[in-house]
Amino acid sequence: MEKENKKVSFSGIQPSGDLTIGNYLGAIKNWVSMQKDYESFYCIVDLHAITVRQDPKELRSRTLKNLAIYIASGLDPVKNTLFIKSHVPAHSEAAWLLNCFSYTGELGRMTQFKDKSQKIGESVSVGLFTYPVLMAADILLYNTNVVPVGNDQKQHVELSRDIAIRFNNLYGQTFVVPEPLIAGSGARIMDLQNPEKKMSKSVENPNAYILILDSPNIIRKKINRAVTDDYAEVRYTEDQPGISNLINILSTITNVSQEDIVKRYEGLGYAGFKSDVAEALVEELAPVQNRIKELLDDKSYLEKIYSESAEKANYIANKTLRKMQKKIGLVLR
Ligand code: ATP
Ligand code: LTN
Repeated sequence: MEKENKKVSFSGIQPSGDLTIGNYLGAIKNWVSMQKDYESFYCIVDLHAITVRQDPKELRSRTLKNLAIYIASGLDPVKNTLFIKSHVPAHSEAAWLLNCFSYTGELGRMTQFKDKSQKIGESVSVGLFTYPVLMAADILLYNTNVVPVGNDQKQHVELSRDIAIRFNNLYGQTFVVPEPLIAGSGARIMDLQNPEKKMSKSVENPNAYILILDSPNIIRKKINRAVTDDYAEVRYTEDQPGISNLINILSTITNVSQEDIVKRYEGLGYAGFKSDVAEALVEELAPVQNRIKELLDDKSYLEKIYSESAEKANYIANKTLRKMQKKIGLVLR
């Protein structure tokens, strides 16, 4: 009974590369803190990942690895529905329907599309263009109230709102209009080599990101090599983006405010600060890494989780899909 009154939370991560501390601090940790208060659906969005070319073997193994990461990070697979998107065909079908209510103009304005298509050039897929419509389908199928994502996804959630409102205006109340829920300082972890850009799992240079599964020594090396500046003072200012990023990482892990961190390192230079950031990360990630390895050794457990979750997700998604089909005027059988 109590469960039914809870608001619904929905989010997802693409298995397009190994997950970084950007995904962990900006998304997953936030989901974990919400699990008591929301009815939650967290998806591995394999159908979004194939908007750019993926190696089939790697895609398959990363999809399972991501499920293990969700669970190892503290998401209870009983309280939360943790599923693989391609196991719920209603997403693809709802996306087609919503494509017919989305405008090329608004999709062309999406920053992520502009950035990625610029990198890819001529052979950019149609899927990459309509990516935000598939995301709107994901969200709207579950009567989602909140979408916990990093700052970079805010524009996509806003588009989902616009599509929902447009459909509701045409056909009467059908969709819940979702709100983005952006995490605090973890909302935007920046690239360690180019702190003007967000940390991303699909960039070439491995020194730019830290993976959830990086070993302690690799973490230490990457933090040590992180780009800083010549001020030699730990300050949280716009002209020190590298140091500010490391402050944000430390703040998100330790729950100590940026101001208090700045005070703590006053007059101390960068070496000790960097080493504390690295040790905080190592300590935070060690238990998660151990649990991931255990889970990956127990494939039948992972299989059980994704199968049961898919059943629940299919039930809810199909209900909304039928509602959409009926309102549009398709003949239901
Ligand atoms: P890709 O590089 O393949 O485009 P990504 O690393 O940006 O992917 P996504 O799968 O697009 O990751 O994002 C999953 C979730 O992680 C989203 O909620 C996104 O906002 C969040 N996220 C990704 N990178 C960061 C980051 N650097 N800082 C904070 N949150 C992030
Ligand atoms: N585009 C998102 C991943 C994603 C998502 C969603 C997030 C796909 N579907 C639904 C929230 C809700 C990204 O983070 N790159």
